[in-house]
Amino acid sequence: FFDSLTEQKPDPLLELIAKFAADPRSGKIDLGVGVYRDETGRTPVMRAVKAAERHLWETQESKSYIGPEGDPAFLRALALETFGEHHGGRLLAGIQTPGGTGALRLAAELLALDKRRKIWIGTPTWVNHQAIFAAVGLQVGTYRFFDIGKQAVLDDEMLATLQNATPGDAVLLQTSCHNPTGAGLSPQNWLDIADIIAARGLLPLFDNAYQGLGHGRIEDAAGMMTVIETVGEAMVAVSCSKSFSLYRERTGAVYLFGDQHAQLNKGIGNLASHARASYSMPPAHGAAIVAAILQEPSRRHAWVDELSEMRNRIAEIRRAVAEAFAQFRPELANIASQEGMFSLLPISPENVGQLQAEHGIYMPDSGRINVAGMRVEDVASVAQRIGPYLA
Ligand code: PLP
Ligand code: TYF
Repeated sequence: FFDSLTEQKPDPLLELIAKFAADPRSGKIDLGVGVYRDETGRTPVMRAVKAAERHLWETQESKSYIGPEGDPAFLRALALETFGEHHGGRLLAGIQTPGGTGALRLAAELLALDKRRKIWIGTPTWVNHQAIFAAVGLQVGTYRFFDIGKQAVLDDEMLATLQNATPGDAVLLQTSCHNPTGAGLSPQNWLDIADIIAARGLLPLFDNAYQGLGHGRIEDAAGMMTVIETVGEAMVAVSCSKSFSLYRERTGAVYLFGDQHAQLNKGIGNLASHARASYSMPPAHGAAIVAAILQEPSRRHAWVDELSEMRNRIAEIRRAVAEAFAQFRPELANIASQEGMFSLLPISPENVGQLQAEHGIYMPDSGRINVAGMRVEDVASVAQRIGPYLA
């Protein structure tokens, strides 16, 4: 049987981790996988996470089962932190998931209960989006989101696509720090999106994986909250991987927004039923850490501080990257006004390969760079090496 299976390609981003590790050159630089790095190149456990783990070690008395919905204290605390006290004036309900990916998959399973439904995604997007929606048998519609040469969002194409979508269709929206382009939407874009979604009866699914790494916890959620305030129903997949540096702990949640408790309970019941039939219940440790941070003022304060440090470092490198790359292509000055860890360089896959072979600079074939992969003082020299390869 195994021999009859089709060979599958590994995730290009995760594959790059192993390739980079195997490169013996000392000057190698990893601009590949999207994990935050500090100025020494490490991805440390956050101070508040360490404190929370110490607290859990001392106080946790059982590791018995919790149930498919996960930890209610985590869900309440994360909802408050993510959506604020008034959560757009809507009712909400949540379920804990194995990371943001688990959240997206669970949300996709719910959408796919109606096989005629289509989900619209802007391209380019995170490599895994298409795979997740295809895996549950949803129809996927795409529209062009970003012009790499101009380093600009194609907002007209986006709005025209939504305007022509069929009522009931879902729309995937990245909340902030767009992967892979870094490009943000303007407040007017968000208002237009909210109006079209409401008028056409579309269902927004937010992928919220980087809140706090762009302009701030509240700022990064502003567009999403505009939509939630305006539309009838919404779904949000939250990842704690980046904002709490909990990557491998697989911590996240799906939240449903609506106007009636009974409907939300039905939604959560269906999500829980999918969870039961696939992984039973989510891993507990990461969620217990997040709850222990958000519920205790001094730990929460330490977390807010460290998240700000991370955000400020990213913004500083971003400004240096924009300045250095604008010398090669003036449009790349826009990198300074983009947000989060990623930007997308105009470069061919062949030249990405050449850069890797000749200079030990690693990025996926798409030309996406993780700006946090550089130290500020190295940006100019990295740009000098990449510049000649740009398209
Ligand atoms: N969504 C986007 C846009 C991402 O970049 C990632 C990256 O990891 C995820 C979701 C999934 O994150 P998680 O590691 O929590 O599954
Ligand atoms: O885009 C990235 O680099 C991050 C990390 O299957 C990631 O989102 C990449 C691929 C993947 C899971 C996480």
